[in-house]
Amino acid sequence: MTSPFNYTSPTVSVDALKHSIAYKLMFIVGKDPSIANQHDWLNATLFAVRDRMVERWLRSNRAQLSQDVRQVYYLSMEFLIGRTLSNALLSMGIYDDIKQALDEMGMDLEVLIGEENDPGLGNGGLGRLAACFLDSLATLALPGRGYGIRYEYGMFAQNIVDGQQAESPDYWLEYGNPWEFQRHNTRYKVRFGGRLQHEGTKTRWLETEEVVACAYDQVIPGFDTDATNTLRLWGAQASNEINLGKFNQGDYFAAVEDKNHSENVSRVLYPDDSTYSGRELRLRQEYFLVSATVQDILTRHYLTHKTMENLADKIAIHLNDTHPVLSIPELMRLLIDEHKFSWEKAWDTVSRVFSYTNHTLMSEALETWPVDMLGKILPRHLEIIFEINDYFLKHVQEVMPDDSALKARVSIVDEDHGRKVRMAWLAVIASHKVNGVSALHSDLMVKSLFADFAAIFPDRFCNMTNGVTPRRWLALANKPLSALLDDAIGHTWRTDLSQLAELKQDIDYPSFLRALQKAKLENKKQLAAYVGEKLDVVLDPHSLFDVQIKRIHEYKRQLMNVLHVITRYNRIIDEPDANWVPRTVIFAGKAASAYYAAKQIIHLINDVAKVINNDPRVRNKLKVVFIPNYSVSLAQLIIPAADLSEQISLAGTEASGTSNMKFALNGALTIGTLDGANVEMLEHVGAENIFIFGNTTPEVEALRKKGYNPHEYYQNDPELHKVLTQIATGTFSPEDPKRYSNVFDNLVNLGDYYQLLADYRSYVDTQDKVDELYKQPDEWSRRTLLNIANMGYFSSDRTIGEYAEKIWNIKPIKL
Ligand code: 26V
Repeated sequence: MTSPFNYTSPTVSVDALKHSIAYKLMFIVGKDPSIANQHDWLNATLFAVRDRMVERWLRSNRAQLSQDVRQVYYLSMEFLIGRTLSNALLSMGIYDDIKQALDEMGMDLEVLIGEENDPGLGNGGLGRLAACFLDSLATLALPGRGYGIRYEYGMFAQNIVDGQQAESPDYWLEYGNPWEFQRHNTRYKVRFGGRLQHEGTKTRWLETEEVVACAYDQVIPGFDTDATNTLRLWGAQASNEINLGKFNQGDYFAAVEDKNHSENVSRVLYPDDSTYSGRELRLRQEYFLVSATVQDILTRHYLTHKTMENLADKIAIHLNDTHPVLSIPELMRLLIDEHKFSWEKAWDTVSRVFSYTNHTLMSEALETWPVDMLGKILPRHLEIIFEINDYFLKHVQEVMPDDSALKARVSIVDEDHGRKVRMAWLAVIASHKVNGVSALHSDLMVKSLFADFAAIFPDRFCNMTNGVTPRRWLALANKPLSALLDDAIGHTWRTDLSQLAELKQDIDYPSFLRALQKAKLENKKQLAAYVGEKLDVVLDPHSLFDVQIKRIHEYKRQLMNVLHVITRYNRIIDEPDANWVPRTVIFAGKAASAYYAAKQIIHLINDVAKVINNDPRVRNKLKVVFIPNYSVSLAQLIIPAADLSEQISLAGTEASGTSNMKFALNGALTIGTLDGANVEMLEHVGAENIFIFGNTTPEVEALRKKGYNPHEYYQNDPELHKVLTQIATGTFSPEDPKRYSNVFDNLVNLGDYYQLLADYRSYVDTQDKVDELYKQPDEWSRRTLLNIANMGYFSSDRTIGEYAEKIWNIKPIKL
């Protein structure tokens, strides 16, 4: 069997690689091999690998420039790219060669891969999606670039101390970042504050504070192609012009302190994706990204075209959620104030350039900025936003006259809640396309959040169901399964995931099903080894691995999962001799540091785990673990080891989900609600191959409308009653019996906003069906095979192909 990592052997010799690693170690890292530590070797290897990517990068950039094609700029406040070394080796087909080179030098590639930092420059699904998209853009040779912020501190590190989440800062640049190229000459001034001066039609923005944005580039290699793209991240530097006033007054330190202050803008990622905070520093961050990026785009465009007239023909700018929406008034400003466009012409250009993806319907996560704050920090932008609003409201008046309630609802400025600018409204008004991220979400989007806009702009809204890159999420993460697939259907599924459908021909071969089981077991053993080493908890790899890993949010209903775990615990104690399917329930995920309810859930999971794992009555039948510090690299370890994937959000709340796709692709069965992309997964795999339960979106709405009373469920379901009573009375927190009384109250007495109790019975019953199926290993494996075989649609290559054709109008470059 060929190695799944190295099926294309490039023309590079192991000796040459050894030579470059040794060279980099000495001349770039500056270490003698005899005293170099793991990090030094890792960095030397990274530099050696990077050189080989750069050759492709330069060629690719030259091709893009000479072909003068339209390109897309993907603007995102978050990019969760994960570790880069193994992905780079995979893309270039030199995994095994590097492994051998290091081996001959006495180093272990796998160990070095594990030493690489995992840059946590994102919160969750939205940031990871951006990274999958970059991978697909490059692999499809589509001309595109990502733009984001080079936060010095990424997502906080999570420790579990006495069962509770403790946060610590993540200074991911500790050992430097060998992947980045700092562009000392690509710097732009970003201005804040100041005042406006109007002279006739001219507007000047004066007396601003300034920060300099400096570019850091990273190569994004396409898989098995010369095509590469660039991710450009901006880092803040104080401008050279220190505060002369203070300097001249002899206050040298105050002058230098100002410098430090301005560098704060790229210091830290906002680690809360649940509630929008309205903080000034976040607004500054968003403008910092936008201003540097738009200046950079215009500079590049002018260099090649010597005019701005054809801008809309040559560029597309995509807004990943509302976070970069200030690029709309920023482009207006630059075109009008700097490039002498008329307002109408600028607007025409802007509305052909922008497109926007909505990633959530939750009102608490929607961005609005107080008019006062915007006016103070970005006075010119506020003025332009008002002008856009006037222009738009005139249009509304023309097409739907005399509907003043409508006008108040669609006005960018929300007058009812203390004068706020609604960023999603601005995005919709300025974009030529607006998309949701799954069929259900896109449908709800035009029926709820954007209903008024859908009436005004019927052709503007569309759906682009999310996808995941099969390179990282199958080829890299799951070596045993990849090897098996290569044997069965060849290796080209990596760039054409629909080929997985060919696996169906193996469905009746017991030997193939056995091989699938073996691959899964191998992955489970690896995860068990990790958990054993890190948490000192012994996992039985033959038990059913039941996994829920994602941000901790009430709507994702980790708490309902806990209700099931406790139910199972009670049943095992009641009937110790029944034919139990041994289960290991695995959780991971971070809670926003100010999100009390989410932190309580983490605490409860750990308390429940402690009681269950120490109770000899359920030994070998039930185990619960919370794996701390969830990250992209942990996901790569956990997902391939899962038997059961928990996708149990309340119907209508999860926009898409992407881990649901990763799990199924790696041979887990899904237990899930009809929410997000689960709905489409059901369509692709068929109802027999997925465990669907719970109320549908219309049922959820109907229940809410008629007056949902969770207390009824509590009273009428004895098993549920017992579980909730145990939580409320300290069965899992004997040292502090009232610890979870608020959890109980929220569910039983305060309305249970996410309707856990309404779905509990159907969830628990469906879990029983999971057990029944798991007792028939070949039948279980048949269904996992059908899941894998039907995941072709959920490749991000398909998603990006659709964006390219239907939204961005871009075509592959020829290499
Ligand atoms: C919101 C906010 C609000 C305030 C400041 C920081 C911050 C950071 C991120 C967010 C984004 C929330 C939206 C989000 O992450 N949506 C997720 O997007 C995934 C990719 O489309 C999708 O699969 C998930 O279902 C959806 O929850």
